[in-house]
Amino acid sequence: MNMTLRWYGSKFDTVTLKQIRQIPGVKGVITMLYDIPAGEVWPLDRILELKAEVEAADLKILGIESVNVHDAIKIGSPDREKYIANYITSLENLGKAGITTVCYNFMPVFDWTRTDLAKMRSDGSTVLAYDQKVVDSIDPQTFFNQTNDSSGGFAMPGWEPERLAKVQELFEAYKDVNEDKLFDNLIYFLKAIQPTCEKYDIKMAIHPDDPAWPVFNLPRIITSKEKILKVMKAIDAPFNGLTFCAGSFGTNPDNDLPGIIRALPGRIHFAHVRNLHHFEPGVFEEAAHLSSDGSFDLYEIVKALYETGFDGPVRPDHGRMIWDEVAMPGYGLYDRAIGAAYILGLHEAIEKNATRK
Ligand code: DNO
Repeated sequence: MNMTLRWYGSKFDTVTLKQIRQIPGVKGVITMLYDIPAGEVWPLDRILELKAEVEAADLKILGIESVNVHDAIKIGSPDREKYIANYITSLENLGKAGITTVCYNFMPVFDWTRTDLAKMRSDGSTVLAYDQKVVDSIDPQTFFNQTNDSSGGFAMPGWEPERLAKVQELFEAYKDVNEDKLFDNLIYFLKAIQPTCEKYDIKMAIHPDDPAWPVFNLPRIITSKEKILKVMKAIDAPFNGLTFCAGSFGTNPDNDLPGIIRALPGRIHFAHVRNLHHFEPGVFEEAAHLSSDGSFDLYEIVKALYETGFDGPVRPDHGRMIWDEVAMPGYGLYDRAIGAAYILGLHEAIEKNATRK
């Protein structure tokens, strides 16, 4: 496995490539052209410029998170063809630049959802948290505004203002999209991009829905082992893979996280490893990565990745905000660096234990 850190680019991220380079064991970044709205083409020169910047810092681009999918593709509206064509051009340009792991999601309207971006913990750190009761008590537009207002002025991934300024319109456009239709639209999209992915050996890694249940009655289709296996079987080709995200699948305590990994050998192209602390069904906060700080067994998660031969990029996921750092919620340097070192430590122990006589 190749350890990485997510990086939003020098214009948007408080964390620098130099800092990332100094985290032991981190070989590359997971990045994106953060200023390009979903649906628009990623120009080759911009991709090459980004690649050169990362390589000048002695790192590599080991994956893209995300080339976002336009809502027209998820809704299946007639203009989806234009957006699929644009997506294909972006993939071709990434392929030409030698970047071959692409994370994306198929969540309607909202990407990941949290009800508190800075919940105070007893040690004085702050974390992202979720309480279903809050979601149940407000309308989507108010929810979006509240999230935006509490982000500390940072543009957050998946919460692009230009898209979410139209929350009501989007809800209207999704009114006839149920789970089956969303699933069919995903398969339609994957079939359309398949030849390009195969030509450039691009691995598409769908990100699970976060949380793993419908939010504001919008359908969700990547929420469990059964559901992701259905997508993998519908197009049984290596390009069609998963971003295994412990924090997203793990929002539902019924999901057996190592079991999901073991069910998908060769189809996990990217891994997000982190921990959550569950309080009651539908109420959780993001913990430090350490097993003892949350509800997941990180040792078993890393062991399942190791034993299934996972060799793709892995990244620590959202971190706590600690040591007075000011950064995009979930994406500070310090706690993610601690998370990376911890995951690498687990991996080293598991590997030595498995290979030493
Ligand atoms: C949140 C992230 C998500 C993720 C997308 C992938 O911090 O985990 O925004 O990147 O869902 O497309």
